[in-house]
Amino acid sequence: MKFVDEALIDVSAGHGGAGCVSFRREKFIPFGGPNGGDGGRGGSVWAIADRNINTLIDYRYARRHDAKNGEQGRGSDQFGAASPDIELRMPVGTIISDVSDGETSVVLVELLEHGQRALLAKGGDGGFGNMHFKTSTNRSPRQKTPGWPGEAKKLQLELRVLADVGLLGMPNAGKSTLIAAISNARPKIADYPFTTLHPNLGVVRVGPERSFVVADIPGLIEGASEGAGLGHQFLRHLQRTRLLLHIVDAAPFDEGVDPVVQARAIVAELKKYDPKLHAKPRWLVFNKLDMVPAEEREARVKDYVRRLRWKGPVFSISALARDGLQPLVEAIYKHVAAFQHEAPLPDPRFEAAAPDHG
Ligand SMILES: Nc1nc2c(ncn2[C@@H]2O[C@H](COP(=O)(O)OP(=O)(O)OP(=O)(O)O)[C@@H](O)[C@H]2O)c(=O)[nH]1
Ligand SMILES: [Mg+2]
Repeated sequence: MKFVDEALIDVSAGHGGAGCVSFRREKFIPFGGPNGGDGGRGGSVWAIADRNINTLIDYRYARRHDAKNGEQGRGSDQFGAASPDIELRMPVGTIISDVSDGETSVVLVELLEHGQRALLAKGGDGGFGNMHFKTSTNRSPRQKTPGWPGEAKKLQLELRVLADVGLLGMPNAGKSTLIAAISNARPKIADYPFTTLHPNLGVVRVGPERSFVVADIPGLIEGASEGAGLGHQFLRHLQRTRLLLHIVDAAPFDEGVDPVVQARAIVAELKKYDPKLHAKPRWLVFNKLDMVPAEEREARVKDYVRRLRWKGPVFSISALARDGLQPLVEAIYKHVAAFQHEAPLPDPRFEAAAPDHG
């Protein structure tokens, strides 16, 4: 499933500064004791979850994040200064794994809440200056220790984007054409069935700070639950959406094909797959109306709706001609915006009662 935004970064914390060897030298104090200070701590690297960030794209460009080393200790009892930590802001929902050894991947943390902080690489402590080694038997120690090394790691960041809206329909209905017309997704589009083989996600920008995510999935056909076509396992990608758009080809090329029969078949497959998915808010979207003479469009859509006994929202569009898309996009945004500040719907795999569809 390619609903994942990913980046690989290198982080390194600062090393601790070295301790210092130095002795007090003053005119009337012949054997001034040791006064070399400790080194400062190196800066650490932290991740911070920020709900105002929604992609990992910045981390594809800026890949190295190094905190500075601590300062060395100095004479006259002066400790070296610690270096500031650095903070990497990431979207809520980012999973951070350590992939330093190139083979295994160990999940360090999943950022779940705005403001959550996670230590990624710890800065090294400063070394000891010679004043640290003074004892009753050794009054002029010449020892010091170097600073401790800071941690360095190679990290994998993964963001699982959740779609607000899912597209559903027969192959060739124009699902990919629609997502390409309204979002930043550029899926493959062709005039043969099963062009789409894996889900595509697209972000639809409605205005500044106003957007939603659409999922385009492979087409469904009658018998999908028995494995016909590409089967129906792709429907699981729609389970966490807030709205389904059922795209129906209103002007099938083959005159023997009845859009009403096709629409009913899709609904039956949906119900077979998961009654909960079937119960989700669903809108009917008749597509390819550019293929119907203008004066017949309204009557034709009315007839389909009547025969389907459909009571819910209906839209008539041409994804290809980009006709009727504005009202559709606005209505979708209005519906999904209400949910965008809520916690995401749980993954059905974590619900005991959910059917197991692999
Ligand atoms: N005339 C017309 N053709 C359209 C419209 N929308 C899509 N098409 C055409 O219909 C064909 C199928 O479009 P796709 O967007 O690939 O259909 P799909 O539903 O994604 O199909 P699958 O991925 O196979 O399930 C392409 O040749 C499109 O150009 C439309 O509004 N009007
Ligand atoms: Mg497609």
